[in-house]
Amino acid sequence: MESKTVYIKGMNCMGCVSSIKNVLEKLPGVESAEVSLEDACVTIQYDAVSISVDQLKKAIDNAGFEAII
Ligand SMILES: [Cu+2]
Repeated sequence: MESKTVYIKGMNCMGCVSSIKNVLEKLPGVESAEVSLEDACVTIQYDAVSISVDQLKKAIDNAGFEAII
């Protein structure tokens, strides 16, 4: 299991936090996603065999935010 912290632009409330968490945790290969509104980042535990950092970034971007890797 890999761990990656990704900075996110565009989060401004707890609604943003839960939508990012839900989007990421639905992806196959993602074990957990802990989002911090205060630090504007998410720490993702994932299986690098099933999903790439690029796919994680795309999922965040498609949810209407901007992931900075
Ligand atoms: Cu929000």
